Amino acid sequence: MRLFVGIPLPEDVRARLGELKGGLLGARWVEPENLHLSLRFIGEVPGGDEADIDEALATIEAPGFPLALSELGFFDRRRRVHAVWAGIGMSEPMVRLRAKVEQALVRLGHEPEHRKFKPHVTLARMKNGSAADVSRYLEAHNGFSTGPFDVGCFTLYRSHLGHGGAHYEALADYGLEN
Ligand code: 2AM
Repeated sequence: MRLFVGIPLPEDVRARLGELKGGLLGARWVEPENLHLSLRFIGEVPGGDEADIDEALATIEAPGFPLALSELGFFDRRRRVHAVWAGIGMSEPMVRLRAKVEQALVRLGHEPEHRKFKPHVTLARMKNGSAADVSRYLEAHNGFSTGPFDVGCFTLYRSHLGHGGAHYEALADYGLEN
């Protein structure tokens, strides 16, 4: 099964992000219920491994923290855009939580994540998106931000890949301390 660890977003935040849909040719918009902030991609694991991962994640102790979304941006490769996202301001407690998740997974024998952490909420995926089109889209939404919201838990998700796109199932939530 395909797993990842993320932070769920409150419904009002997902609704605000839902308002950003549209106006970008070739974009496949993420369904509102799938909008999340990814902390650590785990990938395919054999069935049964999720129990050990759950046990390890449940031992993590970390404080809750506020987050706000601001600034839209994109990921590209050779000037072709493959994702449009809402960014998240750097947050020390979020970075420390991510480090604890990383440590827990590496202890279980998972490969360390070497890629730089760029916290984001993917809004749309594109195949070969035009950088000019995306720039116009971003300009139209210049200044986008959400007020801060409280992050009170993180979640182990299972990703079900289907023809109509992925569906994310929350397997377990882990509370953060107040
Ligand atoms: P994305 O939103 O930037 O695409 C479920 O697919 C979650 O895991 C998404 O948040 C996705 O990030 C992330 N993800 C998928 N494949 C990944 C990979 N190979 N490396 C890192 N993160 C990945």
